[in-house]
Formats: sequence, C-alpha cells, structure tokens
Amino acid sequence: MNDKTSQRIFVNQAIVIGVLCALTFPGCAQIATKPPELETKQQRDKRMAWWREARFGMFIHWGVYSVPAGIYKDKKIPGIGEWIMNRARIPVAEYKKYAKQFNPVKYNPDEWVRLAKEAGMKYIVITSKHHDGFALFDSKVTNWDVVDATPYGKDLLKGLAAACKKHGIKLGFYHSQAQDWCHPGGAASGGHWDKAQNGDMDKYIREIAVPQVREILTNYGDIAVLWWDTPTNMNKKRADVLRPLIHLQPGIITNNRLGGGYRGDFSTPEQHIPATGLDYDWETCMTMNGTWGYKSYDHDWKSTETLIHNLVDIASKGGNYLLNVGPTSEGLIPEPSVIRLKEIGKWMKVNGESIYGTSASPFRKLDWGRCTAKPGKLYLHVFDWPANGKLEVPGLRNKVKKAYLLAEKKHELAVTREDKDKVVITLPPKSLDAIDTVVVLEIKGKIKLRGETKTK
Ligand code: H79
Repeated sequence: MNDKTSQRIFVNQAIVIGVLCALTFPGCAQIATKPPELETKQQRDKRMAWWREARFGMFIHWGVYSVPAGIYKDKKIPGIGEWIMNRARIPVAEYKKYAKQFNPVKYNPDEWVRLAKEAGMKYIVITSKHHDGFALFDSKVTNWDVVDATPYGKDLLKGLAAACKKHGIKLGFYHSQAQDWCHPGGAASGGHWDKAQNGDMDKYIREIAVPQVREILTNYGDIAVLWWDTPTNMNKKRADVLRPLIHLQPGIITNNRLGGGYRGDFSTPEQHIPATGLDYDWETCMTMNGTWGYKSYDHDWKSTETLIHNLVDIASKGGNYLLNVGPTSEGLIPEPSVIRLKEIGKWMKVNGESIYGTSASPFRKLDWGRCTAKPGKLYLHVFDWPANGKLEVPGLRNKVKKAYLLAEKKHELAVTREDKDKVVITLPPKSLDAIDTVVVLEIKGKIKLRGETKTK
C-alpha cells in the first residue's frame, strides 16, 4: 500500500469515526471541531494554545490507597503508593474494605484550587479512577466509587469542577482505561492475582470503561484534558471504542497513553525530563517525593530549588510540567507539598513572564543556567551567578536593544559585545534570587546564533 492510499484509508476511517460519533452522541452533531486526525495545523495550534501557554499544572493522585498509605499487614510495601494493591497482591474483597476508612471530611476543593493557582499552575489533572478501579465520582455502572463505598458518600469531582470554574483553572481527568484491579476483566500489569479479577476485557471496556469515560466527560462541565493511563492489554479494537468519546468535549486535549496506535496530542515522559526536549508537544509528570498516591512514611521531598529548576529546564525545552500532590484520606494535601507550592508561587509571581507562553531555548547549552524565549525576547535563567559578575551569552549575533533583571525592570544592565559571537552582560554583584534570577534581553529581529542553531 503506498502512502497516498494509506492516507486516504486513514482519512476515510476518521470520517467514519466522526459520523459514528455524531450518531452515537447526538449532542456531538453540532460540534464544529474536527476530529484531531483531520485538523489543519492552524486548528491544532488553536486547540493547543492554552496548554502551550500554561506550562505548569497540578496532578492529583487520590483514592482508597491513601488509607493503607504504603503499609499492608504492618509491612512497608516498596514502590509507588497507588500500586499497593498490586505490589502486595491484596485480594479484591480485602482491598475494598479500605474504602470504609476513606472519609475525607477535611477535603476543601476551593483551597486546593487556590493553592494550585497560588503556585502559578494553570490546570489540574485529577485521578477520576486509578488502576484500583475506585471512582472518585458517582458512577452509575459500579458501586466501587466514593458515593457507594465510603462513609463520605459524596462525589469528589463535583466540588473540584466548581472550584476550578470559579478560579479560572482548567480541569482535566486522569482515567485508567485498561487496568482495573477490582472490576472483572480489567487488565493488571503482571497478571491477575485474585480470581475475582478474571473476566472478559472487551466486556470490561464496553460496560465499565466506556460508560465511566462518558460520565466524566458529561457531568462535570468543561473538561480540558483527558489523561489516559496505561495501555496495558489495549489493542486497536478496544481503543476504537473509547476514542470517539473525546468528542463529548470539543477542544479537549488527550495524551498518548490510550493505546491502539493513537498518538494523542502530547507525549508523557514520566518522572524524567528529556535531555533535549521532544519534537512533539510534551508534558513531564513528576512526583514531589517518591510516590503519586499518599504514603505516610515517604519524606523524600525534592527541594523547592529542584522543583523550580525542573520547571525552568522543562520550559527551556518547550514542555509542560505536571507536578503531583497525593492527598491523605482525610482530604489534606501534605504540608511539605503545600510549603513547596507556595515557594514556587512566590518565584512565579515575579518570574512567571519567563515561563508562560515561552518557547524553547535557541541555545544548545548554557553553563550558568537555562534560557526561554518569546518573540523579541530572551529570558536568561541564571542558576549559578557568575563570580566575576559577567554573564556570557555565547553565539548570540542579534543586536541587544536592552538588558534588565525581570524582578527590577527599570534597572538596565550594561551589555558589551566582546566579539561578533559573544555578548556579555554586566550583572549586579549578588543574585536577587538564589534559585534562579532572570535576566531579560530584548533583541532585534529573529534569533540568530553562530553556526548551528537548535530549531524548534
Ligand atoms: O499514575 C501514576 C502511576 O501509577 C502510573 N502512571 C503515573 C502517572 C503508572 N502506571 N504504570 N506505570 C506507571 C508503570 C510503572 C510501573 C511500576 Fe511497577 C509500578 C514500577 C513499579 C511499580 C509494575 C509493577 C512494574 C513493576 C512493578
């Protein structure tokens, strides 16, 4: 099959999916947006615009696993907390008993959203359902949800959706579409360990996954992101049943973890930052300590400095940072996370301009830190303040119109050109921010560097 034929078949398939979707979901018939497969570059850019501008989001991993919080039968279970059921091979009936202790009476979604906003985050992605199958919302297709299985008895996503709307924060859902360790037929990485898990996966997809994804994309207002995870035992046929559901939310952005060959809108490096960025929209998701779901004894917190450097490093490579919090079963975000988010927020308040809506650094490597860019501007993120007060910008050929500290815009800095390829900025003797002081260069024309430039 040549390229043209395969392209035509692909387009035909996409049209069939679009039509099927319009028939299956009558509300979709009026949707003006095209399926992502058929979009022009301009349409895609428009759909992705807020996400590319945002750069920074909050991931929330919350569920019944916050009750054992990393401990089963008095033993500390190694690894990530939300995997405790799988790692300790806890039988379904026994795991379900934890729900009786899941009573987040201190849950205050308004406070969570305000915290995200204060940190400078522009969107929140919360686990509507993780691999343990427990739904944080009132699902009509199962009793394994917060309303039916816990003393709390109220939908947790409703309040969060309302708070996000109120504070202008975009809301996304993480939904484990394939792995489900409590519903028969759901997949389990490493295989099932309890016969209660056995069943037909196609039936599981049809009767649990599809209606649940329909519920989360219907009952909570505008949903900006659908974060599939993980493609265990998925295939094209299974993915094709789930994929059309995204049209319930026009303009929604999805990740690359559905399976079945769907690329989605962005790639998802997990717990690492790609060395040179990626040639497709991408988002690094990362924990603040060593776990996504709450673990009572994980105190291995990254420093605020590391977290800010990560955010800047990611922005300098053109990606987004989705930084996780794992609330307790009482409904509290752990204090070390709160402290760090507030500290990041202080930095963002001064320096947000050098993160939001920026594009990747044109430089390959800078000895003292990182660079982010906007048309006509370079933001030099100085992690290591030069002892001699001279900041070298190697290879820059553009005329520099003006240089100043982002935190003190009025204070212009002297700029000299040592040779045609080296600009030197004279800095004050001391950094303003020990973590990252941002120097702004206003430059003339399109960026021009010596020799090879990294194009984005
Ligand atoms: O939700 C978080 C993780 O639970 C989820 N993705 C992030 C966002 C995730 N699901 N699967 N994986 C990540 C791949 C990792 C698997 C591991 Fe394991 C879990 C490594 C150690 C525990 C599976 C079980 C592989 C080895 C043991």
